[in-house]
Amino acid sequence: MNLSIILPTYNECDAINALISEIYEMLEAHRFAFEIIVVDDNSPDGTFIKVSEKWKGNPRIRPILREKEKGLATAILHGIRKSEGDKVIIMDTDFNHPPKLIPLLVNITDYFEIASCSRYVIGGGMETSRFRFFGSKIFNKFIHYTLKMQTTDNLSGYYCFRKEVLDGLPVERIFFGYGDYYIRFLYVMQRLKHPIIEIPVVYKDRLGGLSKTNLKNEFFRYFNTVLRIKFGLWKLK
Ligand SMILES: Nc1nc2c(ncn2[C@@H]2O[C@H](COP(=O)(O)OP(=O)(O)O)[C@@H](O)[C@H]2O)c(=O)[nH]1
Ligand SMILES: [Mg+2]
Repeated sequence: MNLSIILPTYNECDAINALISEIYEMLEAHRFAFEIIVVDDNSPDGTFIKVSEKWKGNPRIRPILREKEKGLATAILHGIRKSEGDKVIIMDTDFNHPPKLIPLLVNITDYFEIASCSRYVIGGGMETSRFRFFGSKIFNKFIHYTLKMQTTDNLSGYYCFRKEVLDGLPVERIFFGYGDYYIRFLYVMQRLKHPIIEIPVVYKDRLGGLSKTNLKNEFFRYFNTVLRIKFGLWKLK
């Protein structure tokens, strides 16, 4: 298997099947070996049932229901563990992250171990919220100066990597919490000197449903994450 696309969902019934269809048609046209794994945390809106019914009998679409555990980062880790691809793509399931970048992400990870989409390189941006665009930009500068990270968008969450980069790592130490996991992921990858390329992304409006990001809570969580890394209160091992 070449590629596993992992789609974490919580109340995404409006967009998820349209997103899967778009990805499916795009990759199938290229005769690419892929699977799409949906990790749903028992969404009250019935996301899991909608996906299961629509794609029943299609072995490429693998819906997974987590009945007890909740949380974005552990859902992603769960998907990674269940995946069979050599490469993995993680993305939002609401069309914030445009699926048309998938072929580029897959191709470019032949040359770089990790390809991370960035709103802050030339050609990147955000059609959704100017407040979030500039707030995130300033926070990324803070990350850059505090942790000496070279990546310009450490809160992206749209990326592709060769699964082997996680071999032998205590991945539970990275994949917990919410978007803060991505700061830890990129920090570890940069410290381990894995080649990372950033490619421009323009975030689109979400299709239906509501954002799960509570900006105030996440700001404090991300701030705390950066300081913990900086002062050695969080270590990989
Ligand atoms: N499985 C799972 N997915 C989640 C959880 N929280 C958020 N997500 C998914 O993570 C992605 C990012 O969340 P989203 O609401 O789009 O955040 P935003 O893009 O920052 O507004 C979406 O695909 C959500 O459905 C969770 O607790 N469990
Ligand atoms: Mg989103």
